Amino acid sequence: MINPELFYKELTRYNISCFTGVPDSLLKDFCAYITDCSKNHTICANEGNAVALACGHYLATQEPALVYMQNSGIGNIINPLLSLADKDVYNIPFLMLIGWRGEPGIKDEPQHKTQGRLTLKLLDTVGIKYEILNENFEEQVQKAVTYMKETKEPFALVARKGIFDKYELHNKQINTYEMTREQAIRNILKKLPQNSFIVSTTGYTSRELYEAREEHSHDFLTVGSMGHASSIALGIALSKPDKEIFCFDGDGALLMHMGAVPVIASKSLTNFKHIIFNNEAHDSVGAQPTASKYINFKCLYNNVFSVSSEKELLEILPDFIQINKTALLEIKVKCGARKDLGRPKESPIENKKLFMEKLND
Ligand SMILES: Cc1ncc(C[n+]2csc(CCOP(=O)(O)OP(=O)(O)O)c2C)c(N)n1
Repeated sequence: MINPELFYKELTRYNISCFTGVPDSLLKDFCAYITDCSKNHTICANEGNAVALACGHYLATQEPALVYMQNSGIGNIINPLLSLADKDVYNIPFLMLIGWRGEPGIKDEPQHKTQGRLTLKLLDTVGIKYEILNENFEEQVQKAVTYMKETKEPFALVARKGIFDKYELHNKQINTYEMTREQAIRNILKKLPQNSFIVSTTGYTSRELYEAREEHSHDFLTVGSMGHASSIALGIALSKPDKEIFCFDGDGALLMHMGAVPVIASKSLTNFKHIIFNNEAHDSVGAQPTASKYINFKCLYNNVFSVSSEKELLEILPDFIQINKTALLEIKVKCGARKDLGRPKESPIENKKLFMEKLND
């Protein structure tokens, strides 16, 4: 096991003192440490943004930054990696810390299986040199730094589950809203028209939606593909104009691919509604803050409703559901989920099959 503080100190010894990335549950303790202790830490909306930020940091300081991410984020970094940092383009080094979800032989959720099996092969394919992080991290950091100095290319450290010691975040920026996401979901479900369909985002939202329903055929639980639930819902809404489609989104997921929003708005649909459970955090992976406090959701669509209590939610729901235009409902909720929150019992493929049958009924 590695103590997050010692790992941080080792990095800063070599002037790696700019930290950026998108949080991951496997890196939770290290992320918590840098949140408390680093003066140069930026949580990005998307891993690709973090790579670009690291490149900017290098241009300004000639020092590599550390970019952390879950291995699902590798997809988001491919473009800036190959068309910005690449040795045949600008040749810019940075150190990556990658949480290895779905490592072969370790039990994990279906959305991590292929990504986990391919993680090292993907790094090989894109020409990134890597090491699997271990207790000899001092040597590994030194090796990475030497490599980055000599080649000006990125280097990756791949972090297995459980590699970091526990670190409890002191600097919690937890909001004070009264309602939980689960309460909000249960209240919405009571009011939704019977034959409407829901596409829900990754993490706790889909798990809570699943738990709140006895029958699951109206719900597409997007277990992976963070930030794309709204575009999946758009695809359905465009092809099924007679069905009401609701997207249950998170603020972190919305920010990750926010470009989807004006495209949805441009379609002037009457059967698409977007609901954001805004807890100002990446709750599902450790409640690290998002930047959602700094945007006004009222700018996103022409019809936006915003509530921050159960009373307001119950008052606004009939108007929101009845409005015959694309609309957004922002629900400000507190962080946290039930300790005994379950996971879907059906596989994603079973979920898809049931959903498609019902949608095409
Ligand atoms: C591309 C990608 N990067 C990172 C993750 C890890 N991850 C899973 S859920 C999540 C947080 C989602 O936050 P939000 O959408 O605000 O929902 P909340 O968990 O707060 O309900 C993150 C970062 C991921 N699944 N995919």
